[in-house]
Amino acid sequence: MSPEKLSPEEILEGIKKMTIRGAAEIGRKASLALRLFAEREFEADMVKYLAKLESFREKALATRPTAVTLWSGVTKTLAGASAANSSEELLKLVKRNSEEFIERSHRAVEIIAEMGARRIPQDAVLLTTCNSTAAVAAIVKAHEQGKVKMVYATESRPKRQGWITVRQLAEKGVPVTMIVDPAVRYHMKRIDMVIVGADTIASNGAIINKIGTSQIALIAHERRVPFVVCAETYKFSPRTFHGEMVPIEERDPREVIDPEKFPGVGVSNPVFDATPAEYVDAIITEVGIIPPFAAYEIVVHNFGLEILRLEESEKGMTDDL
Ligand code: RUB
Repeated sequence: MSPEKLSPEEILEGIKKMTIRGAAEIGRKASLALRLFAEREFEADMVKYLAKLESFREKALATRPTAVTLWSGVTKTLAGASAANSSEELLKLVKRNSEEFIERSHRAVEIIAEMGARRIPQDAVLLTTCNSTAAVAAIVKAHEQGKVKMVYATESRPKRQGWITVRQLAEKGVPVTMIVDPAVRYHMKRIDMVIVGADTIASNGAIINKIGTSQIALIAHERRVPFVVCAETYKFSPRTFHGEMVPIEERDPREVIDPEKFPGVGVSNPVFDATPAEYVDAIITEVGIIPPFAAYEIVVHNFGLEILRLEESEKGMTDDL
């Protein structure tokens, strides 16, 4: 069913269960869910109305903890809410903010695709992991320009999002080979560039992406293969500027094995990891190609200087971005 037809609660459930997934998409859909909730739950008492929206926002934030896009989506949707003069004005604002956020997010991916394609060399053999809309868009664009010789895509256990990537690339006619996750080092000798997405970028330039990304980066570093990240600017986390760590989501062990078949065996299933900035050659954003150490400038550009002041940002974190 298309997300527009789902209830706000069903959208949140979809994000939690990963029928809606990928950092950009969960940000957009969380924003949409908040807008639909605001329409359905409209009430004239503005204090009560705002409290309801706040509480829905909190529920949305609890669905998946790692991608800051979810936080950016719902926070930007409520931007300026406390300054509204009436519930009608508040609803209008929520609708406009949400539409703008979603539109900007789609546009950002288009720009990243253009810039990413320029960065991909002629006859490139690429490697990607998991399923990133932004990375796939850049690869497809480069393919349309006749630049891509082959894409190696990791399977990405345990959820195998690599299956989505290989299908998307094959549908567009991009030559693609799927490999199992442990085969990355074996194949790295033939790779010209690693190109991946991101869920969150921390203030120190670290890239939080699908589990295993940091190992790929390490192997690319060992062989001097450029490691490039495609990420919209709302993936840079202002929260990490204030000392918050990026929470790494730990998912159900049953995604890895059936525990009943392995009695007495513990399972750890962290689904993201952090790649240190020193292994990252460039981040392709919609405002340009930047080094990971430029994270500070991006946050200031995206949220304004106020967000970096703790007292101001504590207000801003809730409703004033
Ligand atoms: C998806 C993942 C993707 C990023 C970027 O993880 O790690 O690489 O989210 O994707 P999951 P995009 O499947 O657990 O959500 O470029 O689409 O935002």
